[in-house]
Order: sequence, then structure tokens, then C-alpha cells
Amino acid sequence: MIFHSAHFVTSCYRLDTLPDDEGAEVIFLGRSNVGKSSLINALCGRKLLARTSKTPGRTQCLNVFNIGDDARLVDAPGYGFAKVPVAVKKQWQSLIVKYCQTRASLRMIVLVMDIRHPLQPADREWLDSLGGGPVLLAIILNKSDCLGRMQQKKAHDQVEMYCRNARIPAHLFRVSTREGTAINELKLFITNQLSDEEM
Ligand SMILES: Nc1nc2c(ncn2[C@@H]2O[C@H](COP(=O)(O)OP(=O)(O)O)[C@@H](O)[C@H]2O)c(=O)[nH]1
Ligand SMILES: [Mg+2]
Repeated sequence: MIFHSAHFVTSCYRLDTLPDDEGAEVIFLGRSNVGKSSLINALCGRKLLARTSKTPGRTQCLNVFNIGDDARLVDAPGYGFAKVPVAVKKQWQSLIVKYCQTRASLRMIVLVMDIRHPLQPADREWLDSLGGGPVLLAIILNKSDCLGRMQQKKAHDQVEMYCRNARIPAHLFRVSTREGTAINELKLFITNQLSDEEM
């Protein structure tokens, strides 16, 4: 699988320093601390590829990883973390929105939420501004190991209903990066999407 070849390429604070806009890209979005970096590590089968942190708000740039010959994973700044000054938050947000709207190689937006707290105001904002566009959307409900089956299903149904009402097509995955739950399924899904397009 292409994920095993993953390696770090660059950290970008501006869009014009990103790698050439060719091939296929997947961006990982979500509030701080929901497990974006852990998810990238789990997909790639590596513990320390993307930096994970117990201190939220540490990633303040786009971290780019190459997978395969012509595909990239992009670890985005977390949004909605209270301790980050509003001006900085706005700057991150507009950077990501601009990236999602203009990046020709973008094939998939992976929006990660904590299954215990789905659909926080920041999540809804992102869904409303980025969902329903031309780029495929996958929603990850992470940390499923923290909830029982009934509560997992409740969160899943809640998100499904929100997307249906907002007419946002999305693929939902219940994941635990800690226990490896649904990681293979997600890997397959991403690989298929990337290979359908270009590879
Ligand atoms: N229980 C549990 N904790 C997780 C899971 N995934 C990530 N975490 C923890 O959540 C915290 C934030 O993870 P990180 O990947 O840095 O989140 P990011 O800020 O979204 O990149 C870390 O302490 C991780 O160990 C999971 O599936 N289950
Ligand atoms: Mg991170």
C-alpha cells in the first residue's frame, strides 16, 4: 500500500510555498486534539511521522507528506482551540478555506471529529463552508474506544442527519486510531479515491 512509503516533505505557512499543484492531495482538518496527526500516523503505520501532541494547537502550518509517487497527505492546523488568539485563528481558517477552494490537486477533505463531541460550532462552520463542493468529503468520528456502541451509533446518526439536512454528501467512518479500528477500511477508501482519479 502506498501509505507505507510516506515521508515528510515540508511545512508551509503560506500556500505559495506548497509543493507543485500536481498529482493528488488529501487534507486532514479538524479541531485541535481530535487526533488528526494520530490518524495520519495510523494510516501510514508509523508512530512519529506526524507529530502528535497532548498540548492542543501546536500545529500551526500545513505539514505535507508524500505517499507513493504522486500523492500527498496534508496535516492542517487545528481550528477552534480557545487559547489561540482570534486573529491567528482567522488567519489559519482563511488559509485552509483558500487552500480547499483553489488547490487543483485536492481530491479529498478528511474532517476529523472527536466522537464524544461531534458537530461543535467550528465543525458545523467547516461543514457548511466546504461540504457539498466538488471535493469528496470523509468525516472521521475518532476516539471510538472512548464510547460504548450505543453512544457511538448516536453520534454517527447525529452527524449523518446533519449532513442529510444540509445536503452535504459525506462518507462517515467510526475510527479509533489508538486501537486501529477501521483504519484499514479508511486506507482502502482513500487509496481507491486516489487511484480512480490519477494514479
Ligand atoms: N482515546 C483515544 N485517544 C486518541 C485517539 N487518537 C488520538 N488520541 C489522543 O488525542 C490527543 C491528540 O492527538 P493528536 O493526533 O495530536 O490530535 P491533533 O491535534 O488533531 O493532531 C493525543 O493525546 C492522542 O494520543 C483515539 O483513537 N483514542
Ligand atoms: Mg496535529
